[in-house]
Amino acid sequence: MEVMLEAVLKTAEKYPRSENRKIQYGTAGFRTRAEYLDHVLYRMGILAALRSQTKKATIGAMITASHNPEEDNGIKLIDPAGEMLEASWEAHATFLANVVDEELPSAIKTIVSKENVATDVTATVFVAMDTRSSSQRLSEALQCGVQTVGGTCKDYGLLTTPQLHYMVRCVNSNGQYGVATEEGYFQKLTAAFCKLQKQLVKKADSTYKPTLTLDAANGVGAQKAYKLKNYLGDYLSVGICNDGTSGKLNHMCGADFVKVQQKPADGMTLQSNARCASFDGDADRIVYCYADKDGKFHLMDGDKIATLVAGYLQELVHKSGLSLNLGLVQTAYANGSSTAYITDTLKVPVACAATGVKHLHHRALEFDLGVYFEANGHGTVLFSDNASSQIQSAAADGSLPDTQRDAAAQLCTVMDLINQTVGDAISDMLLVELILATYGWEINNWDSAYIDLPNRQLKVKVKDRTVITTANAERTALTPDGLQQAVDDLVAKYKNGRSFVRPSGTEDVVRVYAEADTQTNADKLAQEVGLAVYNMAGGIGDPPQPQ
Ligand code: 16G
Ligand code: ZN
Repeated sequence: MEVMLEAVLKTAEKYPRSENRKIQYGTAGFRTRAEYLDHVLYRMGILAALRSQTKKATIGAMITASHNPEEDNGIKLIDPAGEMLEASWEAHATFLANVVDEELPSAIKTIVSKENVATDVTATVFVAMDTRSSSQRLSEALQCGVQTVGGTCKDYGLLTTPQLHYMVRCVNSNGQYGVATEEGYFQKLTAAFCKLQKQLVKKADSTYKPTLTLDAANGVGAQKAYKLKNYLGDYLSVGICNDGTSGKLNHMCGADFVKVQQKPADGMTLQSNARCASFDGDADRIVYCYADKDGKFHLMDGDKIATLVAGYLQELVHKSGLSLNLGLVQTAYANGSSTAYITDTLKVPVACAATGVKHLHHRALEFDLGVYFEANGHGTVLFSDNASSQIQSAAADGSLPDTQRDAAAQLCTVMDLINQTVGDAISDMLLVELILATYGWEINNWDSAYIDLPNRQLKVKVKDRTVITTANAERTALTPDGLQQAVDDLVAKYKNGRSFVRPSGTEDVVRVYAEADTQTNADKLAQEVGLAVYNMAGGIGDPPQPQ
């Protein structure tokens, strides 16, 4: 141990913490300007190795800043079952990233003793990165950290974030979940997709067309989508735009841009009722959009995808005769119309979780079939062990009526189509396409399930955003005193009004969300709530202006 700590200190000279800049493991890992991250990545290599030793399993380290600009970068650590790093270790990550160089050995010792790390176990870390120009350099820093403490790395080079989550799950399940290679990933997903497509009974009145335009955010998703195309046969034709050959990563394109700006990405020409999908920079989010016959833009966000998926799965569960509880997890950002549709029309139970994939993921584990989606397009479906074994037995049970057995067999294949580790734009895209093909739907049929309530999001700058604390899955502000009452009073003035405020987990701002019966009212409500935040929570700079 002492020898190892000396080596740590020696190597740290290559990755010095030169500036006293505090950095925090946020909602989805560290994320900031790439030039501040070398020492952080080196240290996260060390932490990933310690985590691997503690769990006696392979850990993942993904170098990406998702939908942030090209100049940023970051890291997301992945736990053994392919889920995000356990919350208690986020504190270790923040601690290790911020100590001065000389204290690095003692910081490591603290973590080793707190977590009882088995330092004699050989650590294994799977590493991958997105297409940012800084990613290779930061990957080397990370791998150096792993190796300095005696761990070994497997470097996958360029992968989407969900692909790396998948690899980690595969290797730790001894191959039961799949083969931990990119080839294995594509084969598993697309074999399921093609099998289900083949079984489809084409409806005479089907309006589904198997063509799709993809905005790949000029990111790693583009290269992977080109690979994916080789596996899809005639079942789906994908035209790829913003593939990184000329445009800049996430600039005027990608899922976040389309969702926030509510307009198509640059370089996309929307044809009437033709489907367009947008990935984000590391392809763990997807949203769809289209123009109707009058040329009006429509966004199909995570809520629309969630309702489509939940409705489809509920039908299959029902047909299979299995008694499995299916539920949908959303966040406070879910459009009120989507929640009403799911509850009143689909009659699927809905749970609300705090923002951030890990919160939704954990809540979804409480259902047999847990569908979770953030409105921003990040989501997946989790099948509990109980659900998968019941589905598998029913699919093989010759005594069941054909309709029940067929539905169970279909569910079985759908499980293979879904990347259950984390939201996966590629897997979600195939799932949406499969469902639309099954129903024989064009995108406007899907859209017509419910109409979104007009909504608005604002950011408010305050001196210290931690003065705002929330409860009730971020729907209630506990502090500062009186803020929630002020929000309630403002909301009460508007028909279908709803609003909440929360400190961002990724930016130094307070976020405001508002929805109401008209866009003008949603805009007004957001601005009024923004002003209340500004006045009561220490606003700085200009107060929120009318839209
Ligand atoms: C991160 C989260 C995302 C969340 C967003 C909220 C993951 C993988 N990503 O991007 O789920 O919606 O943060 O950002 O957890 P905010 O706290 O700045 O609003
Ligand atoms: Zn992302």
